[in-house]
Amino acid sequence: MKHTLSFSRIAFSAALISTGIIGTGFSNAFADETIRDLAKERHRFIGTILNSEWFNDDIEPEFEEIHKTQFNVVVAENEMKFDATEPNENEFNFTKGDKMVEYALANGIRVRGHALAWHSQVAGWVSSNYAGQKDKLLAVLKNHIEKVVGHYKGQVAEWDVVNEAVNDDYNADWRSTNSVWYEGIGAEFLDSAFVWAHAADPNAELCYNDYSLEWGLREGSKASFVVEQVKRWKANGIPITCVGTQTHIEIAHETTPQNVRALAKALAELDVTLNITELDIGFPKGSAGKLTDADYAKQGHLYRQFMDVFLEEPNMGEFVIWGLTDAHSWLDEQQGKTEGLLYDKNYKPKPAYDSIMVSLKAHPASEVKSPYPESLFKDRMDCQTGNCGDSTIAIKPAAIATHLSMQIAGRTLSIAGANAAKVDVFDVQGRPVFSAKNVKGFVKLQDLAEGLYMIRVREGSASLTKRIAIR
Ligand code: 9MR
Repeated sequence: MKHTLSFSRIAFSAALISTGIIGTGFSNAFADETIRDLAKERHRFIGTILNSEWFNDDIEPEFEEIHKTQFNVVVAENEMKFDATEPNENEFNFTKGDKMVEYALANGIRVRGHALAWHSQVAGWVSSNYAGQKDKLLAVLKNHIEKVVGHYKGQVAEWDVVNEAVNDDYNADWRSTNSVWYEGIGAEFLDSAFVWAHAADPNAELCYNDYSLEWGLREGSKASFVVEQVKRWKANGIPITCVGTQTHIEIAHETTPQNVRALAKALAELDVTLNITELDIGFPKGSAGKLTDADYAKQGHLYRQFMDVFLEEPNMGEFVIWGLTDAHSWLDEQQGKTEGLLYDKNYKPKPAYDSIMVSLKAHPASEVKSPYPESLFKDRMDCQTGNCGDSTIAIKPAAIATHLSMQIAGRTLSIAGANAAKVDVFDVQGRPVFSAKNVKGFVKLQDLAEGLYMIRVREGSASLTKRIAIR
């Protein structure tokens, strides 16, 4: 059934736009529910980064409010990287990382650690003091991993142990230039990094993370190369538990969701989880200011396809977007791309947000498998220490409490708690199929064909959305 629900060619958001429910400026059709609630019910983690501006207390208040309300996994944009955590040899700075972990614990959010062994953002002293000296570099990397993973033991649930170690050639191989680790140590730096990370925190999940893995499993591709390495690591007892596909894509990259599905299936055979770790779906920078409703709908459609794949593949665990708002995004700053995230520059949810919600709702919790133990999602306990108090409840007021309730019996929809409700019914592809105003008590839905629908009942600021079956 899941597959019938997910073949939609039309994003929910597209339908809302075409009917004028969402116009310029966007509006959120799911004001009473959050991504976080639906992710938790499905025993999955959906999240986004804390931008560097958050760490520097230089970000709008909406950022944190939305972040902790909508998401249940977090990663630091730059603050856990080598140059941030060990700026001078054996002098560690955990101030910013600690700030994130405290925030995450207080709000019941899982933490990803990014990244331990990467060729980029390595502190300058590593190359200047030790370039090409294998024994020294091994000692430096070992010490770094032991200290950083050791410091966050039990608090960081998962590490990107190695990041971007594969080159960009058509015939993929290890990145052999501009990498102090590979050039000085050779490919064994990867194996060693996993072993040291595991020794420092045996309970942490350990990932290999890279970009362009969404380009498919053809011979010579990065994805195929990584799958081969994972096979080797597993055969040799190297403690890898997950692969991260960064997935920085563009609006034109329509085949990528199904490539991610194929990668998930290949990794499932190796008992390894696949996480989407840095998703963004950008438009070319030149299109800024000229984007149409149809463009945003297309973006929503792609986001939805990724979410469908994520929910349908049982060995996918985390879905992380590389940014929350278009106001703060590496796409504009560094990529010549723009507007790739779920919230616009004014913190308004875009159609992509609704598309993600629709995908979540089209995949009921009973049908979504999770690679994680149920205990991770118990109340008061989606934080690792169990010391989250009632924070998961405390943040809920942002989601409007509603006195409305509804029930379907045959083709009669009964509504309690409303005097003049507006009822909208959408099919699972998000197309509006029925609408009625001023409903009190009940409304008959006799013209609907058998099938699954999304019903939304609204009165004033109260709103309730449910998925129903008409038989
Ligand atoms: O978003 C990060 C940006 O602020 C940094 O300047 C940049 C430096 O490399 O890194 C960005 O994050 C990258 C992530 O750490 C690894 N994958 C690619 C991300 C986007 O460049």
